[in-house]
Amino acid sequence: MNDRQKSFILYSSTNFPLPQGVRLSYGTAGFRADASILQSTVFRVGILAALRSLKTQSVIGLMITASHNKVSDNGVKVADPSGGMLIQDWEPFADAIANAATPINLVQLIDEFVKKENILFDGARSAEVLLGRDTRPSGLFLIEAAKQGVNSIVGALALDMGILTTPQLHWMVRARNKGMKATEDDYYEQLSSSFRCLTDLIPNGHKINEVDDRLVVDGANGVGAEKIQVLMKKLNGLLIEVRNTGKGGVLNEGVGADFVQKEKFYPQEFGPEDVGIRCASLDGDADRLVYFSVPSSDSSTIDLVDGDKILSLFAVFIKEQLAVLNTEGEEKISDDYQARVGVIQTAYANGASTYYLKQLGLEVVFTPTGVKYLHEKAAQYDIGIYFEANGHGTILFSESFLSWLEERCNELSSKNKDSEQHKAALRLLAVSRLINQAVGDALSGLLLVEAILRHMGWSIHKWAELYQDLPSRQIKVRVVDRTAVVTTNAETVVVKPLGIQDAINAQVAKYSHGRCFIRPSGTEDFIRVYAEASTQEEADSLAGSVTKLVDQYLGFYGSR
Ligand code: G16
Repeated sequence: MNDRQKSFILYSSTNFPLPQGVRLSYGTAGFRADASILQSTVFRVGILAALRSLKTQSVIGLMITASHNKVSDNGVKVADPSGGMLIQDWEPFADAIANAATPINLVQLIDEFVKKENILFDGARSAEVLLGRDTRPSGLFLIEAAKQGVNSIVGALALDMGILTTPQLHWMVRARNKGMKATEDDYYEQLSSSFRCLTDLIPNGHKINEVDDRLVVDGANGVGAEKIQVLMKKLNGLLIEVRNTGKGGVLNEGVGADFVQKEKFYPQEFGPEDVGIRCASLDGDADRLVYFSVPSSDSSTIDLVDGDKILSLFAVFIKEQLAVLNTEGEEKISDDYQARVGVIQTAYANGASTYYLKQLGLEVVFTPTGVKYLHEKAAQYDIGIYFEANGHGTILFSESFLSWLEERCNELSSKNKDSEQHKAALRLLAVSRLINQAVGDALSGLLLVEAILRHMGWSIHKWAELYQDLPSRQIKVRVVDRTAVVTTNAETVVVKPLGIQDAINAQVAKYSHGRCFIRPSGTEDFIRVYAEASTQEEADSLAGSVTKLVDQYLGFYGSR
């Protein structure tokens, strides 16, 4: 970096001092904390995003959101050129600059990193960063900090895309770098046209009115509530009633996918009058989706259809279409392509879902929590389907599979447009356009669920019966220092503190079909405890006894 660039950063960073005692880390999904302490972090991530753009000579994204966290929190994360999460190699640099104590330290760290990464500032190169934010009020001042961070790199351009869902920003980054049309309207157009394509291909006899047509969506009082209404206007034949639109309610408070999935209660504005209706819930930035129904009017519990069941529905549909495509018949093509299909889950996946997916003959692999890990794994398959139980996931199609599929589709079309094989190829192509290839997206996921339910002629109840979830319980425990917990084996085994894993194992052994793990959250200041067992009482009791262990080993009052 030349002196002019250094003094630019030095000068602008004096406006964003690091608050005393703040130490942040680029966690499961970027930096997250109380919004009041985040300005310096966001400014510095703006610098990082501009450098990433210079390095890759591509458009980069920067999103201001804390997704499912409470409204007073906020956060910042970076979308890489593919539209996916920031490359993990850059996370230590993100941590280092976020915690640099003074502007001079900051400039030194950046200078060293620029040299190490051989990032060129030669005037001919420019950087472009797309900025987005969710509906949190603090997003307004944080986006300004991001702009100043980007602008402190000479030749870098910050483009404020306004209020967006997180997946919309990721989608735009990907589209821009692929040379595709990339406005918000283009996003709606791609989703709605591929949804129409899928519904036009619904087999005779499975018409829309065969399933209960009413869909009610909980918008979590967040950005998804507004965006889904825009999308809906472009769709024929899909009527969605949206509740928790932000008028009157608080973001993520008693509403949203995280609440519904963890608490297994219906969200605010839902109630006994909704018995039997197909309901869906988005989270605060619309990157998660779960479905639910209210089984009876005399309790506030729900029948949850979580990310595992969304994954299973997608897997069943894709498997079915691949089987039709590969059917031997008069349209048999010589160069059959055996698509490698992989399913990616985390330790939170309900054991019954994993069993079901394996019974379908699918390859199931596990990664630690965090879309960045699941996405990376899914990208290794021709078709990689990943979902976290919390409703965050998508389907990735490899470029080589898609080009084969397009070729095959053209070939089938020229032989017999009405053949089942041709329709299966068209459906798979439409899925690849509908489902967000950059990151999990509640809006595109919801349209795919709706299209598949119509294709199958299934109600939400029929879908929920694919398999019976094992009873489970999740608990959040506040401890002195959550970073004291270190895990391995896709977060199923605790390595530190010593002794706690043996104590957990001893508890698990007391329950039939018992399973339990603990891990530090990467987005909130908690240890998460997950337990599964044969009955709800047993799952609750196992989670309760392991919570006591967490408190004993790590808590404020424990016997450390
Ligand atoms: C983020 C990540 C998800 C992760 C979730 C909870 O979701 O993108 O992959 O499952 O946090 O993570 P943790 O248990 O580490 O707090 P979101 O929707 O908040 O962006």
